[in-house]
Amino acid sequence: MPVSNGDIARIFERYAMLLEIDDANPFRVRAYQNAARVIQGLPKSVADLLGEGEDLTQLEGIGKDLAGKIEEIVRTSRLGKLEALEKRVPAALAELMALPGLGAKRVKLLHEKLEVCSLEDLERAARTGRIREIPGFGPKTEHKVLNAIARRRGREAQLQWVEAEQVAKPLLRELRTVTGVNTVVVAGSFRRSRDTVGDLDILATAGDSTRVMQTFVNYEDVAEIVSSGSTRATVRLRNGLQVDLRVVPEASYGAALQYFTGSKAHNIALRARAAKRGLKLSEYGLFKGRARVAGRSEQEIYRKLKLAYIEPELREDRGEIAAAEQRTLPKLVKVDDLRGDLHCHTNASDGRETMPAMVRGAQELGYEYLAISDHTQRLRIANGLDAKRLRLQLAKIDRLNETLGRFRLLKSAEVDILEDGSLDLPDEILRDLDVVVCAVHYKFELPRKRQTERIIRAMDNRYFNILAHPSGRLLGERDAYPIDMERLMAAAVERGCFLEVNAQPKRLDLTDADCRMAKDMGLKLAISTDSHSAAQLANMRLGVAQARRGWLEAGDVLNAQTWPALAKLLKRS
Ligand code: DGT
Ligand code: CA
Ligand code: CA
Repeated sequence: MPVSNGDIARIFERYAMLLEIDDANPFRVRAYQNAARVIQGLPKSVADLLGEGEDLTQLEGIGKDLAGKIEEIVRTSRLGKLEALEKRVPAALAELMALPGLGAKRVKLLHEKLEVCSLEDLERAARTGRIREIPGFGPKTEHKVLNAIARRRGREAQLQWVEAEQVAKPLLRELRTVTGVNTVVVAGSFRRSRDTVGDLDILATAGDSTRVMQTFVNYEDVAEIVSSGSTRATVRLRNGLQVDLRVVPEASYGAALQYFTGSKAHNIALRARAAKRGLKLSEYGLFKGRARVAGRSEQEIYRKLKLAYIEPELREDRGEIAAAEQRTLPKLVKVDDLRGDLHCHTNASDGRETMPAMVRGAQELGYEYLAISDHTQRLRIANGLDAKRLRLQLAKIDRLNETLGRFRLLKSAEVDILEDGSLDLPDEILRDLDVVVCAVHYKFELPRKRQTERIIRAMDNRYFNILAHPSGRLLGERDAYPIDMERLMAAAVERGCFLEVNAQPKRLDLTDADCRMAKDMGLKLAISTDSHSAAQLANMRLGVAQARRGWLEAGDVLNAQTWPALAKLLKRS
């Protein structure tokens, strides 16, 4: 079965954790953590890369040994070394280590002193107040642990959109090879481009459904057949993801696609509209009495309901039906509208590639500009730049720009916002940057009001341009820090600065609702990849999807502007 990058990363992360509990050499631990990060960040699946005969040792931090292990995982879905280690170290301890606030040391203590071996054990120990008995632990730890467990349970079922894509692609490929099958598409939240996806809803058309059903339930990654009939089936894959398949005739394909794309709220509103017009809408078609008046295509259905076509990203019953009736739907931004990327890193800080390599990546995407925004000094673990090193980098950018023709490398930095709201570099150097990206990287736990005011104080600096990953959330890992987003956005409008939609698959920060709020407030946003390698520049499509869900048009997006227009927007008075 095509193993997804997420699967490989999870195995390596797990292995690294168990190694750490087992007191292995820290360098070894780090090598696996690093490999997990690299693989997670690739825009293409490793299984595909291997299929194309690519040499994995070309990847940063992947040597022969790791490449061999990756191949083993892709081939067998397993890692023999991990299984051997799991015989010695209780496997569930890795799960505990993934909880915020619990490192290897603490998990080991919990295991030794309280015989904690599982999430359930840990929960019981916290509830009964036994954790506070261990020196160094307190009631606060117990509280944190219980919160973290609750949060973990709540999101177990959700997969990042990219992970869902990696699962969907090979499955679609296989279903498309079945004779008699015409169309195979994914509907549901996946088609609506939600940042996370609960399950996959696949829709196929075929004259005869038997063969495609057979292929589906016999797919090698299926762990369990939940239900199976002649035109619909549900399976659970080995990674836990549920997949539904429906096979429909061509004549009702549009109606079925519309229905299974959802959202449920959108469907209900649409059905009510149909009813008001004496029509009946279902997954089989749009009917007047017993006559089907539409069903072959979605376009036809919306047209017959006297609506403009509504893009899947907008189908959340958030005003799109009224806008479709009044023909005021937004002309959503597209990847092709973007002229550059305003946030990326090089190996001067924690990126993995050189500046020229990043430039080549940007040029390949047809961009006109790219901002190099390495971390600043406070972020020591990322080898952040101080003013002196940044000066050298700026000189390097000047030299490189002379060789680049019309392409323009922008001088930038991802400047840390300090606890008191001051910026991590002096104005004398910020002044010389084309675009100043600022971000919070520590003190996430400040109370909402203080966190909000900390950032607004940073925005008071006249060189502040764009707030990166404004909420700090990491999907499946860390919630947004408490923040008054509306107040932040109002402050940005007032001051002439901007916010970012970070396109990293596990950030996608701002959320769709935040994007919509920004648009309503007249605040333009940057869509930025925050790339740490040239390959990651391709993550732009994920940020664009998020922006589309937030109703953004090209005119709402900073980096859809030409450089001269953008330069004007960035100049604060
Ligand atoms: P997910 O899977 O939780 O990420 O979200 P969805 O939207 O993919 O939800 P899912 O898989 O339960 O259902 C797929 C689509 O099927 C959903 O978007 C709309 C349609 N649908 C499901 N249940 C109902 C329902 O009770 N009424 C209507 N009108 N549509 C429904
Ligand atoms: Ca779904
Ligand atoms: Ca479903």
